[in-house]
Amino acid sequence: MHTKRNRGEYPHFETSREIAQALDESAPVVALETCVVARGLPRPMNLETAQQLEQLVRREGATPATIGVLGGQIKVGLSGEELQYLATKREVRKVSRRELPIVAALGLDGATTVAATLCVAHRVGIEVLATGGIGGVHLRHPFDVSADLPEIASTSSVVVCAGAKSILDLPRTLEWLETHAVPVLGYGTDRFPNFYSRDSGLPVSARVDTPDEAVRIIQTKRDLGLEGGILLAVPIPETDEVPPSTIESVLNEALSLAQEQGITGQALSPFLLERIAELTKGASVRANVALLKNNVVIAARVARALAA
Ligand code: PSU
Ligand code: MN
Repeated sequence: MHTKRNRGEYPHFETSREIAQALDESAPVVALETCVVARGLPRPMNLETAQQLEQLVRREGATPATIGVLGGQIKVGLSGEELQYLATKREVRKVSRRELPIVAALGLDGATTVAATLCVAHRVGIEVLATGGIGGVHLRHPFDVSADLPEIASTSSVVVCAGAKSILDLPRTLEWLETHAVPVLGYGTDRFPNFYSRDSGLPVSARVDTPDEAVRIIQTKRDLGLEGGILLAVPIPETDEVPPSTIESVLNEALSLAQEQGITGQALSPFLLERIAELTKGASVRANVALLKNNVVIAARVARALAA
């Protein structure tokens, strides 16, 4: 999607030898974020999940690139110890694109969101990113728009997700993506997934049924000289769904709690996700892990098809 850059070009970046080699060989690589690890999932499940995601990517014949910031070094490919450190450290800073220069300059640690992970991945030449759910336009706070959206719109890449997090305003989020010309592909579906469940009732731009079909659209976008990202939305497996009615009632409670406690801005998503986890007695967390695993497998297959 762009000419490969010299990875030494960016100070503060450190790409693991394995990933650098894979990129040199144009082998498939999948970028993984750490915000969901450090802030989105409870311990110790967060570390186990992060390790499993890497294994799943490998099993599909691609190289995982888990991205995070340690002591101001922007790491593309964390070692086992570094991943463990980020997953177990208290209060790791949430790093979106805005925070990258801050943590890099001040020598801080940070867990990267989809926006920051995508930004870093693109700079080293990784074209596929997998996550759980992207950020978007918030319910009750329509001016709170995740930096994930503009990053996806402006970065030539494929982001594999199970939709946007269910704590969000999905119609507004999809409108935003439409305005900014991001094709939203449904994987095996013509409806936008609802994160914890398979169908939000909202349409996608096109349905694809195989990695090759997704790659055809990705390649054609590139051939047309159209910069910017593509969203590949993969519904959660049926057996792991949480019914929308369950989520709706706990979400309303969580939103009201956030309002009472004055939680806004960057703290809002993690707060809502934690309350939903409590109120569903862990069902939302199990669903989140299941959809993450499903997404990285599809992402690895797309990365392979893209590299072929
Ligand atoms: N999805 C989850 N849990 C998370 C996130 C997404 O299931 O913790 C994180 C991702 O890193 C995403 C970020 O990029 O939340 C978006 O945060 P915000 O809405 O503040 O931009
Ligand atoms: Mn926000």
